[in-house]
Amino acid sequence: MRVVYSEDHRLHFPQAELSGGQFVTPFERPSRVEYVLNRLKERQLTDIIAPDAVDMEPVRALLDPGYLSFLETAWDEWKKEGMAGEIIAANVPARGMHLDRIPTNIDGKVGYYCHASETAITRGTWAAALSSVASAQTAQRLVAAGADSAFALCRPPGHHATADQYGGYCFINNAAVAAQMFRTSGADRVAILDIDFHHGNGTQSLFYDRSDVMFASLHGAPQEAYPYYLGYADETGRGAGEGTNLNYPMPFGTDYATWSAALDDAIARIRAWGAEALVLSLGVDAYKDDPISFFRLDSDDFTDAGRRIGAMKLPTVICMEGGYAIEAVGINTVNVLEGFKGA
Ligand code: SP5
Ligand code: ZN
Repeated sequence: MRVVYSEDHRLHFPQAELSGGQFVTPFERPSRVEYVLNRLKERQLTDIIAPDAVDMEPVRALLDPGYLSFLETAWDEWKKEGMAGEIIAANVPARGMHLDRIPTNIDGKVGYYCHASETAITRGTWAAALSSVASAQTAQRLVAAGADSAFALCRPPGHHATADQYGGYCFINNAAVAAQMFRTSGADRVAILDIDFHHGNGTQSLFYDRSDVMFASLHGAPQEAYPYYLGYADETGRGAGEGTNLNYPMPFGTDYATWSAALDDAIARIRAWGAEALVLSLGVDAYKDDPISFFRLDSDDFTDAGRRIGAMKLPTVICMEGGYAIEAVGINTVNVLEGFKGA
């Protein structure tokens, strides 16, 4: 399986994440990628290429133009305003306030376009986010051209990013862009399967009204887990999209028996629906020792999960999402890929 990866991910390395009322070194850090690369090499998966230049057309087709221009110019505006630190949202338009009037002040804009203040923007965030979506795009082109599958080692991740908000360490929804490109390249029905521990709120919201892209997510129940305000089982889609959104929220301590039963159900639903292509949002934070999550998957379980997903035999783009148990992120990620290939 080809791996697409850009070194430009390193341009995004915030110093701080607001966690438990303190600033800590962000859980989503550049070394995550190094662990995956090292493990790929250890397992002789060395077909690693850099992405082509980003194609903004499919990105613009999906996302809000004001949001994209905000991301592009935020750092310069923040510095021009005399702000000393990294960009962190300090205010949001709350209940009863205007959602339809965008401030001109950068501090106001940041809150408007942010949904989670743990995520900082730095000087290189925009360039890194573009390189990440470029990897997903190159992987999609490889699969559209006939490869069975390709792995986009995306960083920063994407599945929490909506059409007009960043958060959850995500800025541009890489998996959603890949799915959209599958539609353009000839697949009538595209499924996105999201096995990151956290609900893929961004991906869900981007396709909630659409009947051509199915979204299925296995995640920590929103009552207990970020992103807290979306991801319930009764969110099934809207209008033409009714029936093409599948949420599998699961409680604290969920083990592989329960998790894999949900996975099998999602796979069966995707198959029955007639998906012609698959995008896998691959987070490995369902791992038992993940520092910010609460499922109990072991490393071998990721191999088995990969096997079950590979058995669908769909043209598949795999996009890296989360996973923060640093040393295990490489093992667990590559286990999914090896299970997938061996299926
Ligand atoms: C892509 C992805 O996996 N994003 C996850 C975003 C999680 N944001 C909330 C982080 C909360 C961290 N709280 C730490 C508590 C440690 N005990
Ligand atoms: Zn996650």
